[in-house]
Amino acid sequence: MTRRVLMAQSVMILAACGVIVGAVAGETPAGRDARMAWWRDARFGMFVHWGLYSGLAGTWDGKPVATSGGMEWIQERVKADTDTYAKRAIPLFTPRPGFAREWARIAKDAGARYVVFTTKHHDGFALHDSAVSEYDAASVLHRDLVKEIVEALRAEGLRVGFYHSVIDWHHDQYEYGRSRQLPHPLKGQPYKNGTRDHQQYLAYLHQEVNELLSKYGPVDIMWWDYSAQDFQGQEAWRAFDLMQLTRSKQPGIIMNNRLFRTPEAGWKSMGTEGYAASLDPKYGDFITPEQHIPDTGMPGVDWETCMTLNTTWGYSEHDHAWKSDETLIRNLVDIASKGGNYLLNIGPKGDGSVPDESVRSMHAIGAWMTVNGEAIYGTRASLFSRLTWGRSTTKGRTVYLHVFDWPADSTLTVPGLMTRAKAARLLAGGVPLEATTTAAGLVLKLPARAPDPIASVITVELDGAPTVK
Ligand code: JFZ
Repeated sequence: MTRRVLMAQSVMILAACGVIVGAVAGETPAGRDARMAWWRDARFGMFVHWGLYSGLAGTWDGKPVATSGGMEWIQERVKADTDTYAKRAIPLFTPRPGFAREWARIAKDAGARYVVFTTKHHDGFALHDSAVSEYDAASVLHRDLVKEIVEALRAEGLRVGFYHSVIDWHHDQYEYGRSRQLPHPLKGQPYKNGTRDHQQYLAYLHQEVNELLSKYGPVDIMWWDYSAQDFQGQEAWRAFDLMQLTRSKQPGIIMNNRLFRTPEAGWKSMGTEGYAASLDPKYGDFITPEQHIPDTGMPGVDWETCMTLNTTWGYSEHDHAWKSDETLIRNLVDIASKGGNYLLNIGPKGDGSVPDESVRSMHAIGAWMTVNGEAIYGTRASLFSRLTWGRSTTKGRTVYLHVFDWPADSTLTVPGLMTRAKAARLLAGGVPLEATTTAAGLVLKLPARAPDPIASVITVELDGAPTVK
């Protein structure tokens, strides 16, 4: 009996007794590293929140629902049932030809290596052609928007990620009464037909996921959203079955941790900062801080901070709180220096067009990445706990210094770096720099002016394995 058969049998037995359900059966740490490698090297992805809510643009009854906060939640904010919401939103959801190609170009131009987009958000509207729902793009628009988007992303060589909400404000068997913590527009209202059978909703959820993972070729990321402490995992979503279905259809796929809301799954509380720096691979491959950058790295834990360009994920015509290029680029550097990924969001309008401010911000990041990308892609976390003048990333014996505050005296000290520098230079233009190893660390002589006011990168090739005291 060959080793392979033995392995397969032991995996079946283990799976049967539910030992390794969520994780990739029989996957070794090396196997996991190989599966995660492209994602860890990518460091930067683009998030896209787009759906029926995008046409409403944060407006209801002609009035702004709010000027800040997630307008993809507008149905819940105005407590509208799904029929009322759909009647208002569908006429304003009019994807223009080629919208997806524009998204792909923006992502590519920004230096993003992957794109995660909403195949279904909490409102329950499916952007793909679903055989189990009339609340989908095929029935409403006679288009398969997931197909259009996936093809556009692949054409630009971008990896593909599916955001998929397990929360559903449309399906009439979704038992919203079973969670105090999860949102629903009909919260507190009795079920219209008296009872609901959540298992029927779960069958529908698993079928739609099966369609998404069977009809559109290779899918690189599954970005589930989201669970509460009082309603999560196998009880709420048959989560382990969903992960097994997903891994059986897409063996190389990478999944986040939002089918669960327990400490071992990387959560310590509700709220966007409720994440914990630990993750058992049984519950997912990476943790997901939201709108927040951890103070320190989380050695041994894969993590990805998702963030908006203003304060909303879905498009709002009332939200102008756009982050500056400095904030966005320094966030990317800060996150990479702590060993994490940055998933930066755009919220296209009802016709799929992208707000000018978002295009401009993504382009500015792209301009910086064109010059400095090697100090981000394929790097690992900083060797230094704290640097007063900026951040650092590492790639083997090369240390990248990202200088935010250029020293007035043109002298930069890398505290505690004891390894001699074989060569040091400005990444932009390659100007060599004088480097001296002292008791305080490595001291670099810099030109008077910073090459980049936001973050100037210095490359230091060390003459041996990095030693930091
Ligand atoms: C969720 C979504 O609700 C939101 O619309 C967006 O898609 C974002 C990326 O993810 O946001 C959350 C998730 C969890 C909490 C709040 C907002 N929480 O735990 O309170």
